[in-house]
Amino acid sequence: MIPKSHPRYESLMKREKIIEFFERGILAKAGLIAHGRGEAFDYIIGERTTEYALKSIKAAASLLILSKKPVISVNGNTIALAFNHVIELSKLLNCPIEVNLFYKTEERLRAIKKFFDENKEELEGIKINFGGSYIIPNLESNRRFVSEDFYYSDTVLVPLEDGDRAEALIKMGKKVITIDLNPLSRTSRVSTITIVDEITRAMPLLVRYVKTLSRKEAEDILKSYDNKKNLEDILKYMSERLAKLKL
Ligand code: PTJ
Repeated sequence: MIPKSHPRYESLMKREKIIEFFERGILAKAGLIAHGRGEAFDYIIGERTTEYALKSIKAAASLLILSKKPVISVNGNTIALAFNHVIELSKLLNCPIEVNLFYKTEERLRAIKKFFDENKEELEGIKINFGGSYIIPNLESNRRFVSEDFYYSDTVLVPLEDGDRAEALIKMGKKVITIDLNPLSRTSRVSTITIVDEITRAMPLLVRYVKTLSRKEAEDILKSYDNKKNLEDILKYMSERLAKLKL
């Protein structure tokens, strides 16, 4: 057991969750690696929500509030780390959840269905899609098969995404919101709104702003939001922070 007094308690507990969901067959092997990459970027950021991340969280909440048909897409890592907040957000927005896996196997889908079944009370009233026969154009991976809800959505929240699909979704004319600790990833660069923050910190804040922002506030926030500028600001923040750090 990890003692609460351990200086890296939260980070270690997140690792425990990641391992647990890997052992349950929900998280992909590559999900372990992806988590490690995220941790490295989080170290550089200082393991806190920066003012730039907060700006993009508010913009993302605004976009979700103003969207007509939003969808939340989840993969293994998102289910492992942010399941409860995904549910809360889906209920607030009255929007479906799409399970969309990069490393798609029947075993993983079965493990995810079993996990959802164990949590069916929390999921009551939420529409969950496990893909379908609609195809995202310009995409080779397994991720191209989606449900009708996903295909006709106007905005998609796709945390911890791989770049190919984000790009294809933008080409389809969708607004893409991502949560990704790596500001240099292709997903981060092509998305409409990129939240450079750790998913377990970003999701509760996203829920909070979806709950509290008015439509008028949301419109004003979106008018002044510039994703490219925000990403540049984060990169600058990271490099300045590294330059100032002392042992
Ligand atoms: O469950 P699957 O099969 O759909 O696979 C999921 C992964 C994440 C393995 C797959 O989508 C993948 O390979 O993603 P990438 O290309 O590694 O991108 C994941 C991004 O998420 C990386 O840029 C990481 O830095 C970032 N990341 C990892 N953990 C976190 C994170 N961002 C926010 N919070 C995290 N906890």
